[in-house]
Amino acid sequence: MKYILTFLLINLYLFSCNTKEDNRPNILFIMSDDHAYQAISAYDDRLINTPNIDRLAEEGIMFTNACVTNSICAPSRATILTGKFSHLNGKIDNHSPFDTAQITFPQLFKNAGYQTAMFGKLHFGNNPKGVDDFLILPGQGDYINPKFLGKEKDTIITGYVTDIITDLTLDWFKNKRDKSKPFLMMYLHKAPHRAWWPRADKFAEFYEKTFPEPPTLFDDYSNRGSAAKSAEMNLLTHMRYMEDSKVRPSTIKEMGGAEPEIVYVNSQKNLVRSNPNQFFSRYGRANDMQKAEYDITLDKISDDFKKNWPKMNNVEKMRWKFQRYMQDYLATISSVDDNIGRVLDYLDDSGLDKNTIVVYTSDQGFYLGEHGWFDKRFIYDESFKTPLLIRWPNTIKPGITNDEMVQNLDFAQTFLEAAMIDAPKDMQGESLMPLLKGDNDKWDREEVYYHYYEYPSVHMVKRHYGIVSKDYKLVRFYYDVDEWEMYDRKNDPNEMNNIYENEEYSDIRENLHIRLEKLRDKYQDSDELNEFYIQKYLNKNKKKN
Ligand code: SGN
Ligand code: CA
Repeated sequence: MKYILTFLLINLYLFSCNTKEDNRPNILFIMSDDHAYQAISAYDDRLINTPNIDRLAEEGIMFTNACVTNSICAPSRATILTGKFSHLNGKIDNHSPFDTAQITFPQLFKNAGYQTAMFGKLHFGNNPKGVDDFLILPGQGDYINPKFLGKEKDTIITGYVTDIITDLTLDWFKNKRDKSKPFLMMYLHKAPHRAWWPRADKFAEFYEKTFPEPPTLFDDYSNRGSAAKSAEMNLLTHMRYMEDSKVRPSTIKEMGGAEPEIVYVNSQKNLVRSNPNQFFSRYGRANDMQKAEYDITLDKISDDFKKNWPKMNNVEKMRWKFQRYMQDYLATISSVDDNIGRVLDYLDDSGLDKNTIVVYTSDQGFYLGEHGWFDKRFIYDESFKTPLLIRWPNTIKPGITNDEMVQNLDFAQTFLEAAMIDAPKDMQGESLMPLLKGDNDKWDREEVYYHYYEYPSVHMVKRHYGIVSKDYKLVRFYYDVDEWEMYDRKNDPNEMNNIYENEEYSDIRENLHIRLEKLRDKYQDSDELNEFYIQKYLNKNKKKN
């Protein structure tokens, strides 16, 4: 009798364990590559309508001062995964290796019983730790018929990258999800990264559109330091007709090559030419059927260029390049938005929406012609800030806007707290949970720290670090210069006037200097570390030569 009773009790216990639901929230982390907040209609509707991403703003919270710690792709991803600044996780630029011995938040989720998956662009490593299932693009990846690295085998999938990453994600939800566990899904788009190849139908659609120019398109960088003047990311000077604007190499050749082919003289006094191979390596991935679709628009671009370019002055060339840039960049975003719609609809239809935290962000912002630029890297707003929208039914009130200084550094701790998993003590961010719950008085951060390293390198943005509050920005450019800049964010939102020498601001400036040093102490950054990374960079280049 005693044995029967024990047997029954054990079975009862096992039954209750099996049926005990795991109610921890799922996390769907959606990130694009180089998606400027100016190209999300919830933030700014002058350029494009993004109804699906906007749903997250309507149903959740939109951060208007979300920013990154280092505005470049792989370092941003390393910060997100480790919850640490570049100077501590070691991934200071796109080229330095990522130390995979470090703890990343997906590993903690997996250890805590979450099912984890990742599809799309990670940018480093081919075996993301702590991820049960993955297919990731090698490095930057391709837009057309992309190759993916997988756990068991690598594969080339026919089609357009944004659609494919979404198909993989939806397939996982439908066929691979373990319903007894909560999930962490990292759904990571390659778009809208340069060279902005849209899907052929969107390429055609957006080629017909004209976009408003930003007020600073013709910035001459007066009242700024040498960093803005020497950066190589100006549309007129550095954007390339073949690779970026997609004028056919044969057209340029027909026109006599020369001027449209030569782009600029770089800092080493070398002529930089537009490279037809880069055009072919992208367009050349398309099969004959896909090429035929692209050809319709490519022919229109080349005809227009041949007819009009010889008559254009520099102002007109700038305007032409800006339109070509926006047409392609925004067309790739239109695909991202459509595909996010597919995923949000799936969550609704499956009922998963109720207990899923959906996050939309980018690895950093991007210049859409502001200051005459494309690309990112600078602490100036358009690349320093990044979109951040979060929906979490019953926890986040729908339709809130928040202007606190939050960073990609905070993501790991936020997700861990939401999943009730302890965060490692050495993570450097802060959980955004009080802001998500509307307890804004429990949030007391006034300013954030930023540090960019990748120099000398493509686009030639000088090394710099700085402090940013809601009102001011103080920056030091260093390495081959030593220059300070300061901006009044409220009165000069376009950051056209460096007020560092303006005596009216001297008290504020001195106070910002003190606060910057405090931040560097707090986050354990220092001149010694700068020197360490500079030497590492120089040694690496010595070995290469
Ligand atoms: C490539 C791009 C650059 C871009 C870097 C880094 N040039 O070099 O414009 O800044 O990647 O981008 S391209 O001609 O190859 O498109 S990042 O997103 O990986 O940091
Ligand atoms: Ca990027």
